[in-house]
Amino acid sequence: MGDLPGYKGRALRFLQAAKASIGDMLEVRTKWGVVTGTLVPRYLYGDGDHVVLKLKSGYNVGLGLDGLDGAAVKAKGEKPSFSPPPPPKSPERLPRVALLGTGGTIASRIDYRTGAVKPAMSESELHSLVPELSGAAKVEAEVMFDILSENVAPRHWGKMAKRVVRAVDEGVDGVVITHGTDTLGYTAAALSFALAGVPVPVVLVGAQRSPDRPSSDAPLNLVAAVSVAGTAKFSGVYVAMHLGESDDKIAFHRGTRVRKNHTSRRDAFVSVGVPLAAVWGRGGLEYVSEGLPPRGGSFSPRPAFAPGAALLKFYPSMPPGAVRSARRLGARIIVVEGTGLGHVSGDVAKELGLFVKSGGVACMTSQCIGGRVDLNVYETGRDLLQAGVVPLDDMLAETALAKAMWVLGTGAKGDRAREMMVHDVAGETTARTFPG
Ligand code: DAS
Repeated sequence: MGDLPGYKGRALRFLQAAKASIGDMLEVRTKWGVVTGTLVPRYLYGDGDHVVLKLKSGYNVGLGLDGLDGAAVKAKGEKPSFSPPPPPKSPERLPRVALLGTGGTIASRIDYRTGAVKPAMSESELHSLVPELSGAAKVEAEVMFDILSENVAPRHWGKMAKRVVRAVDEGVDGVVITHGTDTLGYTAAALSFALAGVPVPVVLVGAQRSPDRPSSDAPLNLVAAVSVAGTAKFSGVYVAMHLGESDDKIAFHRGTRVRKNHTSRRDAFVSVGVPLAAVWGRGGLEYVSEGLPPRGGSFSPRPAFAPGAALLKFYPSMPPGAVRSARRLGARIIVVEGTGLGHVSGDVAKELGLFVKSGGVACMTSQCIGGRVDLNVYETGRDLLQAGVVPLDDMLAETALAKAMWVLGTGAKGDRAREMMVHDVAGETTARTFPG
């Protein structure tokens, strides 16, 4: 009797009685007639009251034990297995693109053991699953780490930045980083600061659906990211994700002006306050924004990050102690996501003033996302200016947090850190609001 992963209790005994194994073609006698299909594994947390068959149609059906009279093995089956085909060879003339994996849905698959999506795919597997990549570039794939992006930290940003510098030194034409979508915006911002002036395109790409599902956005996102990284005439750090729900166009967003605005849609990412950097269609780049930095030139990367920054989203009745806790936890820069034009309650404003007096740097962004902070309009804002809080114009809060950790990574503190937070490095603030 083969092993029956995921089956337990009554369902396990039912299948053992039929001497069934995963992959066998079974005839199951039910109250409603005979159901024929291939026995598939159950996920770890499934109950012990169902047997799951894959029907000829390809759909899976769960049969409740209460309605079953028995089963017989119609034909012994092969245990399902997957081994990726070798990546196809790329013709010599194609550009060289480093494909660096960090994990996330794009490099995951459904784990039938648990039923969950788990990081499980090497970059070369990804490469062989999307053979079109070999028509776009000579891809040099490497898994740097394999984590869901909610677990990405500044130390990972530093590793990614240093690995991109090495790839640029080795003469690649572009870099693609596969990454989870949850914190993709934070990492894109962080790398925009660390790699300011990078002479090639560095494209971060994720997916909202794992590549082993028919509706996955991973293949098209990857092909677009690799094509643009290898051939675009512009340089800099970008995020590549679906432009709309249909599978035809990929949007490229500037690394410091992008955020994930939907939990599950494939076009979850938007550019805030600026036009898209570029749009790619199946025939290649269809639109490129003006003013993107050209390829080439030398750059002096600053790939270090330090964790001593905190992001506080102000909310009604927020206790001023939240500021003190951030300081006790080691924050030397606090980015506040204030309401409206950049406001907090009076007692939180006072606490921010004490934090600044103690040598900390307090910066203000807005929960409105669109528009820009202005601390001169209301008395609350004026009190904050008096307290030494620094308005960050229309910088996104997540971008400001990544920038704060990068500023601290350069060793700056106090006034120097304050100046660096305000000085534009990678398009994180805009001179005028784009009506987008
Ligand atoms: N948990 C999500 C992440 O890794 C999965 C994804 O969307 O990639 O960001």
